[in-house]
Amino acid sequence: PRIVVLAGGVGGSRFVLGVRGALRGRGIDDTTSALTVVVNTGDDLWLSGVRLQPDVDSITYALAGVNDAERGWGRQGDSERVNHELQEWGAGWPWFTLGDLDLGTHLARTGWLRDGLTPTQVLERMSHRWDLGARLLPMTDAEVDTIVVLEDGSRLHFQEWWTRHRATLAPARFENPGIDAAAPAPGLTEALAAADVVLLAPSNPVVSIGPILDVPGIRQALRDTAAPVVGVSPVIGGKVVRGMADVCLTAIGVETSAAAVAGLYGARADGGLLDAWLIAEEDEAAADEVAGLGIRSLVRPLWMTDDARRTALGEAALTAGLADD
Ligand code: GDP
Ligand code: FO1
Ligand code: CA
Repeated sequence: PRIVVLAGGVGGSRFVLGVRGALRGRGIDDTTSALTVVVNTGDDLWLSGVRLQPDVDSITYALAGVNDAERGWGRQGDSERVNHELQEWGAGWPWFTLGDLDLGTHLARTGWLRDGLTPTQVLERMSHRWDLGARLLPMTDAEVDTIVVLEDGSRLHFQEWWTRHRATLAPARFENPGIDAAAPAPGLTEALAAADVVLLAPSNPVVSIGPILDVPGIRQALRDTAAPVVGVSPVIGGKVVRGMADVCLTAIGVETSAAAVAGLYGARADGGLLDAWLIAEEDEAAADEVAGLGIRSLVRPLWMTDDARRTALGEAALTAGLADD
């Protein structure tokens, strides 16, 4: 089967590991041909002269097995010698750590970008170092930012709002400058059109999946594909597992509940995106509400705390999409 997953960083990488595991479990060895991951690049940024792609790197490192799973970003066992030196220079951000190994990635990427490669080509090249078992595509080759606008009108980069202030400043709204002029990465809409199933990872609906959907053409390609679109709730028992998705949802007027996030994506039959929505056992009571939206709701274990659970969730999502084959 041909699977396309839309994904952000932490929730995205855990889920993609699960889908890859499920494909292997189905006896598919060449998962790279079967699995395309469209990665959010909305929180990418330039810092100290290098291009950072937090979600792209989270997924790459996780698939390669070199990620720091506890922190949720960066490389396992990384050191901070260069970061210390940058701090001494007063370069970069004092609240933002660039690990030594991680910086190797940023330098390689920035060099290739300066050589004239597109972000899609750079990611393709970066995918050769390890056997990732998936094809990674950035959502777009354009540079798109995520800006948090506060009630008093002040604007800060998403990374500053989250990493420095830990989402304690109430956002009035999120903006993605550059997105209206962005185009889907080459091959992206084709992958969606050719897919047998499209999966929305349990990623942040506002600042991970949201920017992907807002790249002009992607939402329509999702509406147009013949493939079922299956989403997985990032909310379990009315709470986000980790991160700041609850603050983001509140800012756009959406309740932090499995049903409300389903409502945000909308039913395909009703001009939205979802054919099916996986909710946690803890949210079983919301199943009827989701069904009432016109979305098939499936109650499954949604915790991705180890390999077996991730793979079981990946399999549940595949089954939901491929069931009526
Ligand atoms: P980010 O880019 O690093 O913020 O990561 P994502 O946007 O991909 O994912 C963040 C979301 O992942 C959060 O809203 C979490 O609730 C969700 N998440 C993390 N771990 C799990 C898990 O084990 N199960 C589910 N269902 N969601 C999870
Ligand atoms: N998150 C932090 O909380 N603190 C950091 O110092 C930090 C550094 C960092 C460096 C590179 C990178 O790719 C990601 C990094 N992150 C850091 C994670 C990242 O900023 C966010 O968790 C995600 O972008 C949230 O979507
Ligand atoms: Ca992210």
